[in-house]
Amino acid sequence: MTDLLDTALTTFLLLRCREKGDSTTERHVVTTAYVGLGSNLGDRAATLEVAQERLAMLPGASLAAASPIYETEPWGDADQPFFLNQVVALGLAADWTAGKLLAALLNIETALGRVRGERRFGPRTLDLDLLLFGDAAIDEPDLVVPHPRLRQRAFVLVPLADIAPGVIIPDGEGGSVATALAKIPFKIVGNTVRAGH
Ligand code: GSY
Repeated sequence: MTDLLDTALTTFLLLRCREKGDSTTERHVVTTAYVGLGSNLGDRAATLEVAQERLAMLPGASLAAASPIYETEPWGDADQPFFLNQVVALGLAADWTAGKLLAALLNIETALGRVRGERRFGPRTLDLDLLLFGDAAIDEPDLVVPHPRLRQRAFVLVPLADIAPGVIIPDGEGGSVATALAKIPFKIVGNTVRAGH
């Protein structure tokens, strides 16, 4: 089953590379990366849609899956509007590294109006978090993968579990995304995710 899915994903990505006019048409997917999208300022839904388009248009990258969009209770700093959150899977060709992807995410955030303010966990037009980069475990001053707060955040784990429940989180703790989600308290009412029981 996994082989069938891999073949289907590779075929899909080759077709998308051709559609985009990537110079190398035979670009095989070697890594699947998961990116969290969040917005709680401005036209949140439009921002997520454009961000997703920009991600899909990165050279040698294709959108392999997208979760539903959830309205989510703010985490870290309660005094701000609710977010819209989503997670997407990107199939990436061999020339992508986690560092290169992080730089591309920062560029898209800036292009779509993100201004870095004083409040670390405060409101933002767009946040693109690199959650997982294949089975890479990276701990560098400016790049930590898997995302260091992934396991604490229902607004990430709920949409991630929609598209990748069985993916193993390659940190010291291990276990799948679905297992990590089962360990934290959260509530879903309609499409709204709240922290706690
Ligand atoms: O790190 C993502 C930005 N962010 C969010 C978010 O995207 N959603 C929710 N619900 N709370 C958040 N707090 C921060 S910081």
